Amino acid sequence: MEHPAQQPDRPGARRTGAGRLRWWSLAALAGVVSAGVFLAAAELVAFLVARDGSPILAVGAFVIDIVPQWAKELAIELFGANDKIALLGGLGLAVLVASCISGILQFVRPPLGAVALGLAGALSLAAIVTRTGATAFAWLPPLVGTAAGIVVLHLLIRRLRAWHAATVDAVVPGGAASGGGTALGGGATPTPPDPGARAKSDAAAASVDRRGFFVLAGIAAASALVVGVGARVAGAATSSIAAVRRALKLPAPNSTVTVPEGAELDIPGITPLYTPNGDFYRVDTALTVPSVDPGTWRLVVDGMVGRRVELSFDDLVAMGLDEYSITLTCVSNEVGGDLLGTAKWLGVPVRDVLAKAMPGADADMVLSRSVDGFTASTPLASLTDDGLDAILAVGMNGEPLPLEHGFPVRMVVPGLYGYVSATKWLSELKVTRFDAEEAYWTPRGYSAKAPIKLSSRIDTPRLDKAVDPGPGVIAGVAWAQTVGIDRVEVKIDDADWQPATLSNPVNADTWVQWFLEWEATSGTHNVTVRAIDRDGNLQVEERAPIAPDGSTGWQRRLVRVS
Ligand SMILES: Nc1nc2c(c(=O)[nH]1)N[C@H]1C(S)=C(S)[C@@H](COP(=O)(O)O)O[C@H]1N2
Ligand SMILES: [Mo]
Repeated sequence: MEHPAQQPDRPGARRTGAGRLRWWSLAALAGVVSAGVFLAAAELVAFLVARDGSPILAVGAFVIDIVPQWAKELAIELFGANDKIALLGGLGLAVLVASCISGILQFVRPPLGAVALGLAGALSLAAIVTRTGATAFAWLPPLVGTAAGIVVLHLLIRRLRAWHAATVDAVVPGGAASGGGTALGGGATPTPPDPGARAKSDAAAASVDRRGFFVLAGIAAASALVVGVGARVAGAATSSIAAVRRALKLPAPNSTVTVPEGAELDIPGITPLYTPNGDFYRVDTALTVPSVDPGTWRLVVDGMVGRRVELSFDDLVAMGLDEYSITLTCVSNEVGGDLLGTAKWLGVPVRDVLAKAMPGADADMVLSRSVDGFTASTPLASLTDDGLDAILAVGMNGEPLPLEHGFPVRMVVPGLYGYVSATKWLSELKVTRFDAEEAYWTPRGYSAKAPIKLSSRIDTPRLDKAVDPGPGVIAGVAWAQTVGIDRVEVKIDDADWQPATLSNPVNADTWVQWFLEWEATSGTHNVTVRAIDRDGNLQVEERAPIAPDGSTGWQRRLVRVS
């Protein structure tokens, strides 16, 4: 097949620049319509099967990620707060130009335009599948989109070329007779013997091909607009951070928690070793759960640092994830209370993130800040000491953090109450000093520093449920994060303290379960529990309220035996 640009000029043919411009404009239009079909089909499939497979969003995010810092600063300087809109506008312009070129290419030298479109599709597919957390079918939208775009481009340009061929032949009566038909029409039009009749039939063919081109272009453009805009609008309306979280797939961790044999006791009524996410206690100052998109999330490490550091979610996750078993405890937990829970947290050591910023030697505190303004003051040493597993957590019990537990990133620090360490919806780590900054709860009656106090709790029997006389089990949990529980002792009425049997500890940061078998005799009994940690400290007997730095006291429970 020849193409128009190469076709030798024939006498009388309208081979003017203006004529060519007209055909090329139409070809460019076909390219733009095909690109529109590509994007619309991809958006539709993305809406239906894989939200993260949208080429528009993925390529936009990719460009935002690769734009160098100086260009970002220049964009902010030029466009102010509209820098993202300017960037997307620039991207749209690039797509427009590229699709015009692909249309012209397909017209002048098929199938180069289709190849160009396929290449663009492959690039968008690469941008999509290499994103952190790409879902299983994320490749489908760009694939279907590319196929649809190529089909439409092929059909449109075929009609345009037929129309062009017929037009050229029609204005050159008999001109192509020697050529035996025309390459542009795909050789479909047989050459009639009579030049006059031939001109007439070419003119008719031109008008049919012309109509075919515009009808197809119109239908394709209209449906691309309706489908594409519809899918985007529907996607935006039904997408929420919850959907983003559902679609997020965290990479496999380098290590997972090994739960040793005997770590979980099989006793009815005892607290499970790991608290299911749905049962995990929730304490925060947030009226509505903050919506933080991991795609735009940034962590800033600043303050008394050698170098200000900014990390994206991908940056953080790329540092490598490990799983940690840690029991979180609230300062508001009363003796015997349930404001604590244990999870397998997936995260990155805070120490590694801080090291990137090189904290100053005079610093002694890190003020962690949430997107909603909450702050916590954590001793720098609690975050950087080698033996301590303070982490920036992104996963909880095998899934991304639940929204109400700090999605996408929170701190978890073993051994410190949540209000001085466990900042959810984390946005900033400010390296500073205790004499320079105050955290959220400090002026509200709570200590600036608050290590978790050694404690123990009775889970079963419960006060509200009488037990049968005879052999029974008293059981519960005990915790001394970072130190570990050595012994748990139980006292029934005025008898001597008896040692309870402990579950096999997962680690020092995780609570242990304990139990004691007893002969329940009818009547009511006082059951008291206390724990001793691995440093030999005895749980404090004296009662203290939760303010300013956590409750103390031995739990004593009345047990009724029927
Ligand atoms: N942003 C934010 N993070 C926060 C809080 C808060 O109010 N806002 N409360 C803290 C307190 S007091 C505790 S005990 C833990 C509770 O974490 P959880 O709700 O995931 O159990 O979160 C900590 N992180
Ligand atoms: Mo708390």
